[in-house]
Amino acid sequence: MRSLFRASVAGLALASVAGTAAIAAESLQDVMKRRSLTEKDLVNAAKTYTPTGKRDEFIVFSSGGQSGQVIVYGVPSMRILKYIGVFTPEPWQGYGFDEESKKVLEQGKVDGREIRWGDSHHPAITETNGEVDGEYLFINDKSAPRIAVISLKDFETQQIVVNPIMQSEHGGAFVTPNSEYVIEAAQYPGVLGRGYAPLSEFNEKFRGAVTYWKFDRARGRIVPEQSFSIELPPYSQDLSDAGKLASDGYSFTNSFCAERYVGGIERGRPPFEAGCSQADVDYLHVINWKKAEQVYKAGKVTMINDHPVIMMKTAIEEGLVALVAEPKSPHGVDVSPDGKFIVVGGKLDTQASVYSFEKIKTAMDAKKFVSKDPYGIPIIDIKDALHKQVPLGLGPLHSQYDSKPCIVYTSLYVDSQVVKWDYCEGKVLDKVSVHYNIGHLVAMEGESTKPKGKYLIALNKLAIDRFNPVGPLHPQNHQLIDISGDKMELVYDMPVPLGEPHYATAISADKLKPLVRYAYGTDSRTGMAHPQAVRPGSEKIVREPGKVTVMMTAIRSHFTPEIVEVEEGDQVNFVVTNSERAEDETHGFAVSTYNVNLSIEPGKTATASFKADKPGVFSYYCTEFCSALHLEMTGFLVVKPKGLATASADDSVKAGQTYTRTDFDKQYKTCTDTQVVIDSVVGYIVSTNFKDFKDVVALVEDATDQLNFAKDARTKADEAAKKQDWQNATLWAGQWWQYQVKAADIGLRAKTYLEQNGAKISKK
Ligand code: CUK
Ligand code: CUA
Repeated sequence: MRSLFRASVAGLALASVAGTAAIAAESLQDVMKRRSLTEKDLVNAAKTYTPTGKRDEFIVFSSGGQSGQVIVYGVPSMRILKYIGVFTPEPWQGYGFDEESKKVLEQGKVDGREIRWGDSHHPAITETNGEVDGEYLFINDKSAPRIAVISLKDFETQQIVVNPIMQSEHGGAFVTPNSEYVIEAAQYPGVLGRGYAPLSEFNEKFRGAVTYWKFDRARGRIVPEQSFSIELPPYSQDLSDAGKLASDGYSFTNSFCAERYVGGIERGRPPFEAGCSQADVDYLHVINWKKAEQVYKAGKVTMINDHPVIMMKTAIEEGLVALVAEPKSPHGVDVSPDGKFIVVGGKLDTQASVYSFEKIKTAMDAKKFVSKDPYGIPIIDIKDALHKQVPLGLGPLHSQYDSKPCIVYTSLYVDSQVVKWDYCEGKVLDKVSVHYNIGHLVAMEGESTKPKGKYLIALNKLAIDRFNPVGPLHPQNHQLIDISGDKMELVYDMPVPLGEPHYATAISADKLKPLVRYAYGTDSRTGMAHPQAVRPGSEKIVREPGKVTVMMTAIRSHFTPEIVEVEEGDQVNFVVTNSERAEDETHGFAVSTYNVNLSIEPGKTATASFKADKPGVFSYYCTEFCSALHLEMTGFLVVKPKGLATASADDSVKAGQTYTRTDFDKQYKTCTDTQVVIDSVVGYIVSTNFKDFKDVVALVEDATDQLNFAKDARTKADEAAKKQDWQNATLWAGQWWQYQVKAADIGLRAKTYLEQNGAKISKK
C-alpha cells in the first residue's frame, strides 16, 4: 500500500518486476526432489497452506502456560496471531506499563502480594445455549487461584478475580451453557480462606471447594458479590465441566487423591505419588448448581473472607452433591454435546468411563446411594451411573467431541496417541500416533453443544527431537490432525515457545467480531470514555504543585506537545490519545530510561505515569513504525534540576536549520503537486458508490480530517509567507505536506478497497 502511494505521489510508473524473474520457475517435481518431499507431504501442505490474503476458518485460544498469557492462532494454517497479556505484563501491548492496565494487574494481587507470573491452564469462551459465541474469554491461574476475563472485542484483559477461599485451583475456567457462571474448582486442599492448620489435622481442617463466579454479560464482568462456593472434601479436585441440555443445571468435577494422602518422603513416608494412587477409586463430584444457587440466595451460607460458602453439611442436607466412584486417578471430565453422557479419562486406567447423566439423576432423585464418604456425602454405586467402560489404551486423559454423533476423541498420554471412538456403542474406531505425550486435545468447538468437527489439535507435552534444537528447554508441540475423514491424518507440527499450553479452545472465525478501532478517547480496560482524552487542537499541559499532566495526541507522525518541561521530583502523567482512525495505525509512546511503553491503537487513550526523579533531557518517541516519518515522531521531556532558575522554555528557536524563500517555494510546489494526486484519488472515490461500503466511508472521513488539518497548516504557511517569515512558512508548508501524505495514504486504501470489492462507477 505504501509503495503504491509513494509511486503515485512521486508520479513514477510502477517498475515492471517481470524482468527480474529470469530464472525459470521450478516445477512441483523439482521442489519435491530438492526438499525430499513425498506426495503425502504435499497433500498435508495443501491442507494447511493459506495463500497471502486468505484467512483461517477457525481461531484457537490456547493457554500460554507459565507465561500467564493466552496464545491466539488460526486453523488450519497454525499461524500465530496474537499473545494476550493476562496475568503477566506484556510490553508490546503496554500491558502492565500504562496506568489503565496496571489497574487490571493490580486486581490480581493475592493477599496483598504481587504475583508476577500465572500458571494458565484452561481457557473458555462465553456460551449461548451451550454454543460458543465469541464475546468473552476466561482463563484460570492454577498457582494463585485466579480467573481472568478477556474481551474478544479488543482481545484485552479486562478483569482478574482472586478466589477468596482457595489455596490453588485447577478446574477453571468452565462456563455454564449461558455463561451464567464461570466454574472454578480447587486443586490442592487447603484451609478455606488460605488459613493455617497442622497437616496432622488434614482430614478435619483441610478442604476443597468449587466456586461459581457470577458473570454479568452486559457489563462483561464477573460479579464477586453475586458469586458463591461449595465446600468439598480434601480430595484434590481436578477438572470440571458444566452440564448442558439434558444435564443443564449440574456440574461435574473430578478428584485424584480421594485417599487424602499427606506425603513426607523426607520423614520416611512414601511420597505423594504412591499415597495418592493406592486406592482403586477416586470420585466424580456431581453438583446441582441451580439448586445450590437457590440455597445461596436463601442465605444458607457461611462467610469466609467475606465470600459466601455453602458448607458440606448444608450441601448434604439440601441434596446438592453426590459422589460417583471413578477408576483411580482420573483426569479429564467432558460432557457430551447433548449433555447425556460424561466421559472420564483415568490416567492409570486403560479405559475411559462413560457415565449416563440420566442414571445419575435417577439415583440422586431416588436417593439410591450405596454408601457415604467420611464427610457424609452420599455415594452413588458406579453400576448405577455407568453407561459403558471402554478400553482405549494407556493413560486416557481428555476428550473432545466431533460434529458426528457419538464420536469422541481421547488423548492417550502414555501411548502418545489420539483414539477416535464411539461412546454410544463403546467401540474404538481409529488411532493416530502423535509425537511425545499428548495432554489436552482440542476439536473445533469440540466442547459445545454443536461441535464443528474438521480439525483436532494435539497439545503435546514434549517436543524432544521434532524441531531444530534451541537448548535444553524445548518448545511445546501442537500437532494438527485432519478429522474430516474416517481415518485421522496428522498434517502439521507447530512449535509453541511461550510456556506449556495445557488446554485450548476453538471457535469459528466468523463468530468473532472484533473492533477495528476504538470510539474516540476510550480507556480500553474499562471500555469507557477516558476523562482526560483530548482532540487535536485542545492538547494541554496542566500544572499543579508537584504534578504535571500532559494531555497529548498522537497522529502520524507527531505528538502534540513535543516539548514538555517539568521540574525534578514532579509526578508526570502523559495521557496520550491516538487521534487517528485509520486501520492498524497504532502508535507507541516510550520515554527513555523511565520504563514507559504504551501501545495506543486508533481511538485509544492510555496513561504513562512516573516520578521525574532524575534531572536531564529525555527523548520520548513512538515505538511503532507507523509511517515514513516514524523516526521523527519524537519529543523531549525536559526535567530541570530542582531549584534551577526558570528560563524561557523556548530555546529551540536557536537550534537547527534556517530556511529561505527558495526552500519555501520548493516545498510549496511539492504540496501543490501532491494535491493533484489527491484530487485524482478523490475524483475516483466520489465517482463510485463508495457510500455503500461502510469501511470506505470511515476511511473517507479520516482522509477528510487530514485534509482539514492540511488546510489549517497551509493557512499558517501562507500567513508566515506574507510576513516573509520564511522559517515558519517553510516548516508549516512541510507540515501541510505531511497531512497531505496521510490523506493520500488513506485515500489510496479506500481506492484499493473499492477496486477489490467491485465498486460501481456511477458518474462520468
Ligand atoms: S491439564 Cu492442567 S495439569 Cu490436563 Cu487440563 Cu495439564
Ligand atoms: Cu507513530 Cu511511529
